[in-house]
Amino acid sequence: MSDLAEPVTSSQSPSRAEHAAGMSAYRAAGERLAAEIGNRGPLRLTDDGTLHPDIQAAYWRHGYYIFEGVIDATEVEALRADAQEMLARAPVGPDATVDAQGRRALGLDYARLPYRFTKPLADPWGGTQLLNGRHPTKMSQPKPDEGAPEHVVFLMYSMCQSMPSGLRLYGHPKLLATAQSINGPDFVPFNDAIFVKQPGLGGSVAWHQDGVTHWNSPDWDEGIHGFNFQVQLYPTTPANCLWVLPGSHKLGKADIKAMVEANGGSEQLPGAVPLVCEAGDVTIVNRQAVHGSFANSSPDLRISLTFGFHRRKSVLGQKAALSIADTNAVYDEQRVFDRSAVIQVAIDARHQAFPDEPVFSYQPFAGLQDQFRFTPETFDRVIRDYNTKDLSI
Ligand SMILES: O=C(O)CCC(=O)C(=O)O
Repeated sequence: MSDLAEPVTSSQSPSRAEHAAGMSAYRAAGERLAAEIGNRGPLRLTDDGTLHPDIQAAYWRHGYYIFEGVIDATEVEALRADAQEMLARAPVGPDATVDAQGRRALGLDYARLPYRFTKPLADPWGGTQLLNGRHPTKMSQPKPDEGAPEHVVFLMYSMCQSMPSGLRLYGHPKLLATAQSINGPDFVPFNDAIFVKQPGLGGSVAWHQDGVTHWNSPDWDEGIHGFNFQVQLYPTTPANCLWVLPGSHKLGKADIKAMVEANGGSEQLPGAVPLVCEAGDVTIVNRQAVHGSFANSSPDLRISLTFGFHRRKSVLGQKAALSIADTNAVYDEQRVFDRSAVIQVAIDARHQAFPDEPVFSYQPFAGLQDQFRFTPETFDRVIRDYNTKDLSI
């Protein structure tokens, strides 16, 4: 089953330029609100390696935070090169097997194909039942400019397998310390996906909340569905970035359809803020926050390496959801251990590349580090097709 729909634009659709112009007042209002809230700055840890309490409080208050300048320019360069290489090796369309240079495309031998396509400027999820129906309304789908390709790459999976720099990023000590501070020392992974918003072509992600499992759990709280990081490889703008409704992670399941209806049917929901970043900034967004992104009618590329973490107890014993719901898997101890092992191998891959950097100590693998060093053997045992063991809730 594909987890993306094939949307069609109608003759009513705005042109790309009309869409861009129609967003400008909304963008300016969002930027003003974002500046008032603040919620951004360096990723500060206390002496014992915990995310600074002020930042934790700000995250829990608003449901997001922007960590500035976490990834240095050299590492951003390596991530860009690997992400661009992955993009260049994508099949030319959803059913193709060769890339734009006629080479065999990357990932045809993976257990899960690593690319998802959409039509230019389209919304492949909004108003569909895909991904547990969590995108109830459709974004505006502008008409792309003349000569646009029929399909564009929208998502790339498998960054820890396909991008050596992506695996090293997954072991980043400050990001893992943040995961530990928010989700506890036994925190576990969720999944990863690279959102690609190509200039003038990138699709939208309709307003949604990520989590689908715990809305009616007796122990529901504002952190039960974990969070996602996004590592930005290029500067982002209000036109191409992710938008968040501050505080919405605290309010339970939102009625997004009613919110859009109450807004006269417009997707320009009031009170939302754009997460505008520089390259190397990292956002953290609570998976219960209402968030989304608009069709990229701007001239600027966005590539966001997105990966999340959960509390262990939110995941253990739960059923597979979202893009892996059809596997009917249940997340037992073994599954959680196997997927979490990617973190430990990533920590060692990073340590081999940056031996002078502090090494994060991942509690579930204390004493097991030697079995999970980064080697060709662990690449085969732990990393290859690791995303078939994702822990989506
Ligand atoms: O980056 C985007 O445009 C969408 C990201 C998103 O929806 C998510 O991380 O859940």
